[in-house]
Amino acid sequence: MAAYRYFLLLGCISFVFIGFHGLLPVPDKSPIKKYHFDVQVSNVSRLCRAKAIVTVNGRFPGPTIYAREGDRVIVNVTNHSQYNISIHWHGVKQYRNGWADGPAYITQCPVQTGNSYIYDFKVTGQRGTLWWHAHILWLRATVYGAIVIMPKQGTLFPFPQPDREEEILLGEWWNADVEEVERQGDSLGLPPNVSDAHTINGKPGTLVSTCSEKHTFAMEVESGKTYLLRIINAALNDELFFAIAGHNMTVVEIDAVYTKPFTTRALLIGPGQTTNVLVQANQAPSRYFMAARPFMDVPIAIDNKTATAILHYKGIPETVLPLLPQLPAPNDTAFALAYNEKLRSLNSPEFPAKVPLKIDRSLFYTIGLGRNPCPTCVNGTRLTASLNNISFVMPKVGLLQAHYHKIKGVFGTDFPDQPSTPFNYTGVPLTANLKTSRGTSLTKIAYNSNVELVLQDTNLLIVESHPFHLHGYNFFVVGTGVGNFDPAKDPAKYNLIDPPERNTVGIPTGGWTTIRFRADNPGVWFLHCHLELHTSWGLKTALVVEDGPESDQTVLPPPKDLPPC
Ligand SMILES: *[C@@H]1O[C@H](CO)[C@@H](O)[C@H](O)[C@H]1NC(C)=O
Ligand SMILES: *[C@@H]1O[C@H](CO)[C@@H](O)[C@H](O)[C@H]1NC(C)=O
Ligand SMILES: *[C@@H]1O[C@H](CO)[C@@H](O)[C@H](O)[C@H]1NC(C)=O
Ligand SMILES: *[C@@H]1O[C@H](CO)[C@@H](O)[C@H](O)[C@H]1NC(C)=O
Ligand SMILES: *[C@@H]1O[C@H](CO)[C@@H](O)[C@H](O)[C@H]1NC(C)=O
Ligand SMILES: *[C@@H]1O[C@H](CO)[C@@H](O)[C@H](O)[C@H]1NC(C)=O
Ligand SMILES: *[C@@H]1O[C@H](CO)[C@@H](O)[C@H](O)[C@H]1NC(C)=O
Ligand SMILES: *[C@@H]1O[C@H](CO)[C@@H](O)[C@H](O)[C@H]1NC(C)=O
Ligand SMILES: *[C@@H]1O[C@H](CO)[C@@H](O)[C@H](O)[C@H]1NC(C)=O
Ligand SMILES: *[C@@H]1O[C@H](CO)[C@@H](O)[C@H](O)[C@H]1NC(C)=O
Ligand SMILES: CC(=O)N[C@H]1CO[C@H](CO)[C@@H](O)[C@@H]1O
Repeated sequence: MAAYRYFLLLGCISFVFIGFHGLLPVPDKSPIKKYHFDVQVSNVSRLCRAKAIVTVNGRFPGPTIYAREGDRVIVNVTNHSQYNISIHWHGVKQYRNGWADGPAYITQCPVQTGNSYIYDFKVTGQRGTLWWHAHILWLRATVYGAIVIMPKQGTLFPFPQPDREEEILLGEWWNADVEEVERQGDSLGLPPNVSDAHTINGKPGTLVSTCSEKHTFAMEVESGKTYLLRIINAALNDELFFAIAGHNMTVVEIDAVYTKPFTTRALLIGPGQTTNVLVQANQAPSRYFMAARPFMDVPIAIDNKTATAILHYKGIPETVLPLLPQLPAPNDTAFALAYNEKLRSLNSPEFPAKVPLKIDRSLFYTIGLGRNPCPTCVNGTRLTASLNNISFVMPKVGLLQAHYHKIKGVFGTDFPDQPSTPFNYTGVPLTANLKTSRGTSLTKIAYNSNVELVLQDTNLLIVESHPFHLHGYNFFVVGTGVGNFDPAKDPAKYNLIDPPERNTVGIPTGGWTTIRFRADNPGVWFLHCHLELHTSWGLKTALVVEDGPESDQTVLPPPKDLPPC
């Protein structure tokens, strides 16, 4: 019992919803799953105040997309809000079909007020938990939801079948209008205000909400049963630790790829990542807190607000005070590194890890912060972020359209494969000459080439950890380390047998990570830090993967209703 402490704040432990999403609440027989997303402004009440936020169908979090592996998904997104909108289906590979990927001005122009766009895509060769979110401005703070891809009809999970399952979406909440918060930071050239709370399924829980309203998510469990939790980090700017008091979790899948199961008391999940765990209701029937709190091993901003939800054994009265789990400390780098080290692809005959072994193209990208002149900003400078010292400048038209229609002058394919001026990347902090260059620079990749990309954090201004997301692909995380990547020694330590396969990976603070993938999906694919703060500051680029020689290896023609700019 020493590991847990009792939670003693009285008077606010109650909840709105106990229940399960069950399986596939849409017609399951049809290989086409249709949804309608009405993007609209809705009033919701959190942290004791009502607020108008942008939602899908008036729900926060938004509706879950359920499909089976191999299905076609058709989502009619209609924009009733005053904002331009676009939706990204995070982790869906969108083979040849970047038109349905969603990042605004990368693969499409946004859906403008009063207009609709049909996202039409197949979920091929993928099963597990993914998610969708707005991919423009900071709207994904409230516009997000789960994607649950069930295995094909008649196919079991490659782990003990759970009795029930539940989606757990971790998020961030601002009391102020989040677009106003971003605008203020942007005009000052400084980081915008940090969020007021973290949330679990849209609710902050009792640690940050002392009002008597119903602001805690609860999940009812029965003794002896096994539950599959589909955990999604939808937060804008925080990697999070997550744990359940008294209960271990068995990790079985990350980013919709099965893993070798392992048991842990807490997990680390970066923004953009998903993690499926099995939890057994094998403890004394009671009420137990689930909790999430940031992992932040550089004290840039104090943000230790803990979101809570309740694992509620059936029949236990709501007056029973839940126990809090012991989360790793916000600066527990050792836990983070050890946790990531445990992640391994299942690599079974049915689900092999096809790690590229012979590399055709080696890329080395440094991650840096910087300061550029800005006469109207505080002290005349604006914080920026860059890859290989280039802060990405957003284009005015979609890059995929420009690529497909061969429109000149929208982007260059001159992004350098290596930094032009190597330096001691993770040495002493560099605080002089923090200027970055700016441009809409992309890299051209030959179809079907095996690509290796080393992402190296730097100490330009400060070191920090960065969750990187590549659209259109999963990749293998073959190596990672603290300090400078050493091309002479580090590759010998790569795991080329069963490395984790995912779509978003954390680059350790002051360290590096190597990913590998085969460039078999033609199109223009966004590569960016999934901390929205850093994306806004320019920590992004895109890969132009060329068409292959065969007619079924080319980018599909654009849909007729593709939004115009
Ligand atoms: C939200 O609530 C405010 C104040 O109660 C009200 O004026 C407004 O019409 C509501 N908006 C919507 C979209 O329901
Ligand atoms: C999408 O939804 C809008 C708004 O309801 C509707 O006007 C439009 O016809 C729908 N598009 C299709 C192809 O069904
Ligand atoms: C950000 O925080 C400051 C200090 O608390 C406050 O004055 C300001 O109004 C906040 N900005 C927004 C957009 O809410
Ligand atoms: C959780 O796992 C640890 C390590 O495997 C073990 O020592 C502990 O007893 C387990 N706790 C529970 C509640 O199962
Ligand atoms: C969070 O940080 C504040 C400010 O440093 C500190 O007072 C508080 O004790 C911290 N809370 C937790 C739960 O660590
Ligand atoms: C983590 O933070 C705690 C409290 O601020 C401090 O005592 C401890 O030394 C820090 N640990 C590391 C590894 O920095
Ligand atoms: C602006 O400059 C002043 C004086 O050098 C300094 O104290 C302050 O921290 C600076 N503010 C920022 C946001 O860099
Ligand atoms: C890089 O910087 C670190 C820390 O300042 C130092 O220990 C190391 O020797 C430097 N490496 C090189 C190659 O200069
Ligand atoms: C980045 O580019 C700027 C502008 O060209 C230059 O002044 C600066 O030295 C470069 N920084 C690095 C780390 O290469
Ligand atoms: C919305 O998108 C269109 C097309 O790209 C653009 O012209 C317009 O300026 C955008 N509106 C806002 C408010 O950003
Ligand atoms: C067709 C449609 O959805 N129109 C709406 C677009 O958004 C504006 C602003 O919220 C509404 O006033 C329209 O009704």
